[in-house]
Amino acid sequence: MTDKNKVAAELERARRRTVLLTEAVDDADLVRQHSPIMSPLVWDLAHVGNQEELWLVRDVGGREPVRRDIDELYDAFKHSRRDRTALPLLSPQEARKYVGQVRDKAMDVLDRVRLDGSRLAADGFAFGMIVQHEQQHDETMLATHQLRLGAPVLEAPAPPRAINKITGEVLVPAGSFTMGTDTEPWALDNERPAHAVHVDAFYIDAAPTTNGEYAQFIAAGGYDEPRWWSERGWAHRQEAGLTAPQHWQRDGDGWAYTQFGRTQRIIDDEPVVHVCFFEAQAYATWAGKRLPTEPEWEKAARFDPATGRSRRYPWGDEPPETRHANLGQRHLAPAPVGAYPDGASPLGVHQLIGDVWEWVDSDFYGYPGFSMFPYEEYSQVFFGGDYKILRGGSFGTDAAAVRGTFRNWDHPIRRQIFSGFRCARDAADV
Ligand code: AVJ
Ligand code: FE
Repeated sequence: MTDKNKVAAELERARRRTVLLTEAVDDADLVRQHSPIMSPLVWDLAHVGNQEELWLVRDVGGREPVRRDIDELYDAFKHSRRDRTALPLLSPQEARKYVGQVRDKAMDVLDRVRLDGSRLAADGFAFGMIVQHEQQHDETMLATHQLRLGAPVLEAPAPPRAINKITGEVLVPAGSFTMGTDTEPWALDNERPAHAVHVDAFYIDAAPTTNGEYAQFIAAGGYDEPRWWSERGWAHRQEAGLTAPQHWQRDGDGWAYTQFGRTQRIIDDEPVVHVCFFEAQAYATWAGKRLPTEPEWEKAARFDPATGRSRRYPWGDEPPETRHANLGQRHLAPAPVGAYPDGASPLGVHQLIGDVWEWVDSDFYGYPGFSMFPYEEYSQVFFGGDYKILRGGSFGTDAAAVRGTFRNWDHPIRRQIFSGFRCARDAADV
């Protein structure tokens, strides 16, 4: 039986983060378009409340709407992100009031509802979905913060230092493993059902690709050599004028990087972040490797060779603790490689969860036996679109919104998200 106090605490934790991200700037900044590919922060704020109202207040609770007139404004499919500032949106003050009223009703619903009464309420799923939704938008808002210009407004301690030096690659033996889940209570529809997948033997890097390694690719002329890039990747590199990860600038003979308004030299052993799929793929080709496929990534993250079963997380079945992974915006940067030995997988693959989302070379489809739940617009409408999968979460992903089975996706040209990668290669002769 799901503990209602825990559900309430998760809702409150998500809200504290939303408040932090939206109180950090003034009202003029909240309604501003910081990038054509992002919503104004005030849209994310009210959208979070509107989804909570649709699912928890109206659907699970069967209550009267808090507001029945604004659904269309906050429907992500009705207006593109670049058009949202022009809409008659709720003002910051109205948005805060709205999300507060919705939350009061949602908490009342949680108090009274039976968590075994319907499929939506079972195990608190609808509440978990809304917690994850708010945390996902918090990460999106954090990405908007990274794009906004001006003095720094967010503070956090530096990530932990490396404890071990992690280099090289890990051999993952050939064989079948269980991908996806039937048992994870808050797993979303695209993570289901659990199914056996055969994976040939492969090598995967023990750690994500670092800034120092990526800088070597740049220094070797990687951005000027079409042979490292896919045809589409090269066309994009040319058209977009890519020469380095987003937010990098030349600094003497090296590189500097602007993070949340602060510019400093790149840290060589930190995972590279803000690269698109095509850049990740070009680096891997240059390095004589390739990106892992999605099943390879999940096998490296979850497969326990001692028992043959798939774990919830690389380190085991226990939810993430501070010592396992760099999650939840506790730090405003990826941690250096070697900072989380306690989070390694049984085969010795490090930092799969947290730090940077990892691009994998797989398109977004439903697993065999996929069944949409509870709405088509979460996953299904994106299947077969121009998306590549990302795995593992970033320093900006909350623990509630990532696990060994969690699937993220974005267009292969996108790099405003906290995206990095690690390399893999075939081990056909093993
Ligand atoms: C799963 C991160 C791709 O942000 O577009 C938020 C999550 N879905 N609101 C996104 C989501 C609906 C989604 N991603
Ligand atoms: Fe949303």
